[in-house]
Amino acid sequence: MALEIIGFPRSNFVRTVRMVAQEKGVAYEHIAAMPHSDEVKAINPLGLIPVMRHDGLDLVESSAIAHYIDTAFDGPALVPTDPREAAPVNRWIATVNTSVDQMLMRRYVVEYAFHKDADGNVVRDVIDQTVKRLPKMFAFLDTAVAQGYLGGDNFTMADCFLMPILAAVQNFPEGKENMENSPNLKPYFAKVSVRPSFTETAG
Ligand SMILES: N[C@@H](CCC(=O)N[C@@H](CS)C(=O)NCC(=O)O)C(=O)O
Repeated sequence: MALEIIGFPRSNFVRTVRMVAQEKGVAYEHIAAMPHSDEVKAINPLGLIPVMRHDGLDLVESSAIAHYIDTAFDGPALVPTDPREAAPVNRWIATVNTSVDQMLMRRYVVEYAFHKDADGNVVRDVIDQTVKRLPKMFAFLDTAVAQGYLGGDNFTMADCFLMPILAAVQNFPEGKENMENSPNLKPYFAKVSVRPSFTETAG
């Protein structure tokens, strides 16, 4: 059975696993189901996306899905096989998946997109707290891409985790401004954003 990637395309984690499949050259069916839909809950009782199905294997968690796609199929390795070379890639995947996602997606983008009052106005309390911390986070990421890619000089799976988040934060004014003020991150984003894996997975 073909690989199925299930989840609303605007989710950064859905886009990440789709980017991994595209970078590998793996054909897949994308099913654009919402979080907590019956289709998603059949695989992930928590209702979170993405979820994946392949040849009788059901899988949840973007990192597990991305590593499965990277190792179960032919195509360029997105995490090096040498343990010492893999270590920094896995470190950056973990950092983006936790600290970076928490701040830039959950406490900024998601608040802008979904936290509205009864009149439909954005509720800004969490956003305003986060905005104060954005310069430090952007400086951290700016240093991390100084060699050309996240944590090094080669495109890896770590870039598939970071790029969808950088795309999303720039939809909002403070995210765009911080990006403009990041001398390494801005050209990094411009360079990686022309890859077909990125252009063909826009939500
Ligand atoms: N640790 C999970 C996080 C997945 C996650 O938070 N997905 C978001 C979309 S980007 C979601 O389903 N949100 C719905 C909710 O929080 O109820 C992973 O890496 O797959």
